[in-house]
Amino acid sequence: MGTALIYDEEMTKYKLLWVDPACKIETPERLTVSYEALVRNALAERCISVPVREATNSEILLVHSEEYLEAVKKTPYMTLEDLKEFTLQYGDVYFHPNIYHCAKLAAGSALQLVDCVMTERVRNGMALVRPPGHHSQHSAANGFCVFNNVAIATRYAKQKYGVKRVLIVDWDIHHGQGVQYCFEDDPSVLYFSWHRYEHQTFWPQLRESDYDSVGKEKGAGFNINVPWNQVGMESSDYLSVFCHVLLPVAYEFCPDLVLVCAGFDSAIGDPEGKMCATPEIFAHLTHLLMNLAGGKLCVVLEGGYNLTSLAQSVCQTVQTLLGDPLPRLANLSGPCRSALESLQCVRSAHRQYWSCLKHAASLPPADISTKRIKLAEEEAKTEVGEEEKSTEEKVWPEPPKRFSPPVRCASVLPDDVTRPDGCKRLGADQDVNPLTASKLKDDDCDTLSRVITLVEKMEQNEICSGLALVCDVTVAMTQVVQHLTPDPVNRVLIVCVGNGKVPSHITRDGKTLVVQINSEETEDQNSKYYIPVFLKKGCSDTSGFMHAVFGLILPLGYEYDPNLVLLVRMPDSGVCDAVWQQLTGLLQSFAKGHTLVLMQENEKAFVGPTTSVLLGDPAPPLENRQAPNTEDLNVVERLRDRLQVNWNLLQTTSECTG
Ligand code: Q9C
Ligand code: ZN
Repeated sequence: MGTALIYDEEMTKYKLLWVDPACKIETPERLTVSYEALVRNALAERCISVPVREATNSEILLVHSEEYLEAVKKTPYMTLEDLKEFTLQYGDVYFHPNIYHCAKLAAGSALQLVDCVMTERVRNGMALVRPPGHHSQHSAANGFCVFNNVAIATRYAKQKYGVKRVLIVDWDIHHGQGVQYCFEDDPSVLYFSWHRYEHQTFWPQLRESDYDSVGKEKGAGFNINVPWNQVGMESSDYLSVFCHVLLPVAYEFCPDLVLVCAGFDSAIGDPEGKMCATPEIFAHLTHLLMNLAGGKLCVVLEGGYNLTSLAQSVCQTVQTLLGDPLPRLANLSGPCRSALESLQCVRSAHRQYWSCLKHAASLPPADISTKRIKLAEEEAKTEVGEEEKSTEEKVWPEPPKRFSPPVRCASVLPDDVTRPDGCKRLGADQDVNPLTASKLKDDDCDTLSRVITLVEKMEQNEICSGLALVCDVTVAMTQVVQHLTPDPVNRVLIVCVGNGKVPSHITRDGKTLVVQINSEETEDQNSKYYIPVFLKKGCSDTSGFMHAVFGLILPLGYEYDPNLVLLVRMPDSGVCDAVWQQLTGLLQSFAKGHTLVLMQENEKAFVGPTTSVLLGDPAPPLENRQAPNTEDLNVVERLRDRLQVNWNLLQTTSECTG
């Protein structure tokens, strides 16, 4: 199951024919540089190339009015003067004799992508298209967009494949108001958008782009707007919104298909967005969506106007769709105050609709609205002076090449367990470092020395991830930690699933960060580096467990930035397959995918499901859509409150209101 790439040079064959400062950034080169970067980085050749097609009239009419379609149909025959005049009735868009053809191809590309993904000819894919789509409306072109490619693809998927729930993630830096209008009252489509807003002073300057537009009637709660009220947002601001809003809600929604309005004007260097997230963030945003909907993910290009940043971001996205290990995001700061304020507002606006947000802090509405005016003034002031140098000459290092170790997944298994396909066995015959072997005195010595070999090969980047069945996971975890911690560069994130004591000597220093999800209070006090999460129903409550994954484990992992993840399945943890697989998949965000999974010898049944995820298969969707246990939600919230002084990415409220 591969990754589709849809691109056709024809979509570069229109451009702005007159002077218009608002539109000059939308150029044919946007597409050529993106595609050429994919070719240059040998990514295009790894994708399944899928031809474009024109969307038909009836497909375009799924979203647009007949009058509008008929009007656009006439543009290929217009004179330059006619085109200029036609353009004038819309905002920030231009027409060209060939744009109607390209707009049909752009929408058709999104439909081709949906077709390949829904028929399982590919797992996921990206469509590189022009014109973009998310601003275009029922009867209007807008913001460089003619037809709403993603909105059309959404209706098409529902109609042709009976898809029940579609998630649209709009990470473009502009609000896709066209998509919002299309699905506002529709609970079968969850639309999420973050966008530069600056208290309604940034284009398209709409009141309805604010966090309190949550959807209408039956669709209330299914429209999520995250307004950015300052420029300069960084990767940690984006991640904190993913961890604390989008992912918990998206998993509760449980989509059958995920579409991305993938604008890269939210990346560093973009003249429109003026944000500071590096291109590597798109690898992570993409990865974090890849275990929803059984991996059915269709990424469709929207904006992106800095050609360097755009091409790098497109490469990061496609390389992630292809399943390569993720880049590490080093030195993440916490979210800034303005981002936290937006986060708090969004969570509060949606707490009545989503049980995962039930315990979010509520806002004192009067208080925040008066403060917002003050903040707007304050923020306007701070921006002056930085304005000029902030974008065009912004420099950032080129993302390092992402390396795939020759072995994706290796295992240390007892002889009677059959090795899953594609997983290399690290047998007794494998060259075990004699020094390591001599250090171990245990019946399990042979197995443990093979585990240490596996870790060494991960350190040397010969192996990406591994799985070991051992007779005692606690002993094995201790050995691995003792092997790694003498080297000061090592940091190990240990995620323990289930009850059992974690030896105190590996939980007290910063060389390891231990998060343990269990249902038994132990006498251990939590500390910065030992975080026990007591869930009433332990690991058997899917929603409570996933709440801890998004609200604690992911943000902690991003801030800690380990170079190895140890995922330990304690005996009798009670965690179900799908939840375990989701966790395993999501943890591959860290340490360039270097995850070692430790399980007890008698848990052979979980070898298959675990290796399939380590090898890059999507985790199955969590169909159990029950509300989480209230007490468990509370536990996670309280823990987060307590730990946010140590871990900035756990914050969900701004200092003054929290
Ligand atoms: N300073 C997309 O990104 N405003 N559309 C331009 C120029 C319009 C953006 C103002 C921006 C439209 C798909
Ligand atoms: Zn945009």
